[in-house]
Amino acid sequence: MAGTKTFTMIKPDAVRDGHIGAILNQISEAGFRISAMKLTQLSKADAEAFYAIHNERPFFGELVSFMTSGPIVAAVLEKDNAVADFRALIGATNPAEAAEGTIRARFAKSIGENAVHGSDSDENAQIEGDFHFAGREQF
Ligand code: FUP
Repeated sequence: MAGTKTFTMIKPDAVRDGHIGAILNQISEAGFRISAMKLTQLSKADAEAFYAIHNERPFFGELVSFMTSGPIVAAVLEKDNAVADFRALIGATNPAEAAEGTIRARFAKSIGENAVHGSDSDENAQIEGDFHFAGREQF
């Protein structure tokens, strides 16, 4: 069984702080298979497009500025029930509310700089994975 897909980014704060290895290890230990991955940096236009759903929100400018502030790791992950299981693994958006041991509880600084992204639906996982990776980069 191939499982279902989710899309993640290790965000600029966690990359800057040297947490790529620890986060990928936790993802791998939780049973996710990496089916695409790269280190990249979002342009302003990329970040505005990726987060277009939030463009009316008061934090949109800060979100775009933070997400373009340094390199990220983008990856497609595969597992049974990938979207829900990955959101459980990363914890609540606000790390102060994230369950102990979750990736955001361990590595995130604030609701704005929260270490990782995880797709919120199978449909968005597909859209977000395809936003970052060509077909020949997904395995
Ligand atoms: P999540 O699905 O947990 O990544 O959270 P959202 O889709 O609600 O938010 C996307 C990103 O917007 C968050 F990762 C960080 C940013 N954000 C803020 O900066 N402030 C907020 O109050 C909510 C979200």
